[in-house]
Amino acid sequence: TELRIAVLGVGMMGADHVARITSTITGARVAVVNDYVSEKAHELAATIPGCRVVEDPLDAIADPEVDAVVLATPGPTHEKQLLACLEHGKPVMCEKPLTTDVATSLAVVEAEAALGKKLIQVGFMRRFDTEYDQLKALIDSGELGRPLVVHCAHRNPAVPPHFDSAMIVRDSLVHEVDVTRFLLDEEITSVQIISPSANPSAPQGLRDPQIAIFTTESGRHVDAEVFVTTGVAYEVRTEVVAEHGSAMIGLDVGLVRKSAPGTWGGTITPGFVQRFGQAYDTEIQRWVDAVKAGAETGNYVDGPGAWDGYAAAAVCEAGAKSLESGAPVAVEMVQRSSIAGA
Ligand code: ISE
Repeated sequence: TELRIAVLGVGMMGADHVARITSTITGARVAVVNDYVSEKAHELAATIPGCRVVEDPLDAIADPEVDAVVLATPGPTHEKQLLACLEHGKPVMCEKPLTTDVATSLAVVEAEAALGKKLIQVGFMRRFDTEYDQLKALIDSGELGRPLVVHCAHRNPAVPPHFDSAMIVRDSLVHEVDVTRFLLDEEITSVQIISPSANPSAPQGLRDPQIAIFTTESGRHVDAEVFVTTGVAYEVRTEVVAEHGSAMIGLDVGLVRKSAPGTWGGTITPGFVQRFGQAYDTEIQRWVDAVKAGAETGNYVDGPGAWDGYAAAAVCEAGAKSLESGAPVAVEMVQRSSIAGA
C-alpha cells in the first residue's frame, strides 16, 4: 500500500518534495498539503489527484489518513510540529533546522529517545549525494589513511533579502557542520568564524563571505568558506586531505565543452535544487522505504536523525557567538551516551 504523506509548508523545498513524491518516488503519495498561505496549498492540491488541504498543521499531523510527515515549514514552528509527530507516532522527515535553538533540539532528542522509536529524520541531504557517498566510502575504506584536514567551499549565487550574517552560519554553514560529522565520524568541539572584508556587492552589513574553522574531538581541522552572494552559480566543494592522499568532490566536471572562439568549460548548477536533486530523490525514497519497514524494525529513519539535528544546532550556536567576537568558541553539548536510546 502507498504511504500517505502530509507535506507541511509548500515553499521552495516543500513544493519540490511534493513534485518529487508525486512523480519520482515509488510507494508513496502526497495525501495532504498545508501552508500558512492557504491559497498556495489549495493551488498545489488541485494539481495532485487525491490530495487535500488541511488548514492547521497540527490537525494534518494528527489526521488518521496521514501515515508520515514531511516538514518544510519555517524553523521556528518545527519544535511544536515535531513533538506532535512524536505524540501521534508519525514518522517525519524534517528539513533543517531540527529546531532553532539548542535547548529545544535537545528536548526533541529526549522526547524521541523516551519513545524508544526512531521517528525523526533530518534533511541533511548531502549525505545522499553520490559524490559525498563516494568520498565517505573512500575514507571508510582506509585507503587514504587517516583524514587530517578538510577544506570546504559553499557558494550561493544569491540569498533571499531576509538572510542575515547569522543565517550564513545557521542555514548555510550548517551543511558543512553535518558533512564534517558525517565524514569524520566525530563531534565538533570548537568553532571560529572569521569575517574578512565583505563583498562590495553584498547587501549593506552582510558579513559575506565568512571563513569557519572547526576543531573536532580528536583535534582535526576543518575550514569552510561560505559565500552566499557570489552572483555566479551554486558551488559546493569538499576536499579531504589524509595521511596517504587526498580526495575532492564538487568539481563540476560533468561535461567539458570546447568551442569557438577559443572557450573551454562546462556548466555550473544554478541552485541547490539542481545540484542536490539526485540527493533529495535518494533521501526521500530511502526515507519512504524505511518508514514502511518501521513497523517491524521500530526504526523509521534511514539517515541523519534527531541527534544529528541537535549536534548541528549546538555547533551553529557556538558559530553564531564566534561571529560576534571572531574568537574560537567551544561547542557545548551533552554526551550522547547520557540519553538512553538517542
Ligand atoms: C539553504 O537553506 C540550503 O539549505 C542550501 O543547501 C544552502 O546552500 C543555502 O545556503 C541555504 O540558504
